[in-house]
Amino acid sequence: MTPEDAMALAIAESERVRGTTSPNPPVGCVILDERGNAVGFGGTQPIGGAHAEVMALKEAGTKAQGGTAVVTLEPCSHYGRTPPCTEALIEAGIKHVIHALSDPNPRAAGGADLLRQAGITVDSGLSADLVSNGPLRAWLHYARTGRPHVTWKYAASLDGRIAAQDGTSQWISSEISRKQVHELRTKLDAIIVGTNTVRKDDPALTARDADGMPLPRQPLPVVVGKSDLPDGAKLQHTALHLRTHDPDEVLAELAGRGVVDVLLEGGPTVAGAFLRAGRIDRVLAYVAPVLLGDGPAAVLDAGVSTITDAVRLTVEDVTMSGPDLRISAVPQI
Ligand code: AOF
Ligand code: ZN
Repeated sequence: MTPEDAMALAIAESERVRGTTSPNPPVGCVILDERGNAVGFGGTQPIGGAHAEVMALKEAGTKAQGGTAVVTLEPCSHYGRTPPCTEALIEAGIKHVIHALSDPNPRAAGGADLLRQAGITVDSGLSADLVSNGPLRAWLHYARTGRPHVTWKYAASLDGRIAAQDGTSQWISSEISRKQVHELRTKLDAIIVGTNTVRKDDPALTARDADGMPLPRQPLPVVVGKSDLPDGAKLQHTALHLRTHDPDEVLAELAGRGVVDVLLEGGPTVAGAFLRAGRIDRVLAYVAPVLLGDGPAAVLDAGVSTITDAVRLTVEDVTMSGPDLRISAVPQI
């Protein structure tokens, strides 16, 4: 197996554990034996549990001797909640380590040098873009800024409206798109909505399968806004209610709770507040081939009063989701 193929499998391992590791990064690792066969796979365990390398080495057992470890992040060098991965790799007799990204966390960094000192060949940078734009994107943002990464997701008509003039909005996007959103919810740490959305839609913000059954992992539901939630609202007893309109207060509170990756689901007032504050890191739009002509827009008061204030985005991906367009875009900086 080539290193690229092994790294693709390591990325798949990290995707498998995504949403279960915060505030630790979802790392993936594959062990190749001396002849280049994949003999161990691992992903980071929930906080306090084993790191990806340790999981993969456990599966490989003695076959790791003389082999290669292919891992999405530089192996850690520190005694944190768990012992250093560098030690585990050295003890297992690994001869070559290939990692995609260096660890930006100063406490854990330096693993590559330690491994080299132990006579192990270390290569860095393989598939770095795939990892930094994929499974480790939110955590890298969190490590760099101290704030959770925010994806603003909305579903709108082709003319950018999220409801008809009378407020009815079920269902603008297709069943396939709604299903995708439920799967996405299980990969994130928290979902934010505003009090207006609670009043209007009474969402549960749970991740459910096609039959409406809850998926195994649920994100933390968060409601922002100063007004009380209506009596009997589904979120009344389940959500964290943050009585503020300041996105930075919301993000600081969530960071303190170990939240790394956030989905902002609206509505337009909250989206506007986050846009004005420059706190939207990615836009995920489901655009349905339907025209409403009137009705509320996806975002209100984004702080744009003239064209030079426009929030310009770079589209990084466009795919079809059933009949809908799914657009992923990031703000230009
Ligand atoms: C790795 N492999 O799978 C992960 C790493 O508190 P600890 O001991 O769990 O260490 C957490 C830090 O280790 C985390 O901030 C990051 O720098 C690194 N994560 N390192 O070698 C892994 N998840
Ligand atoms: Zn480690």
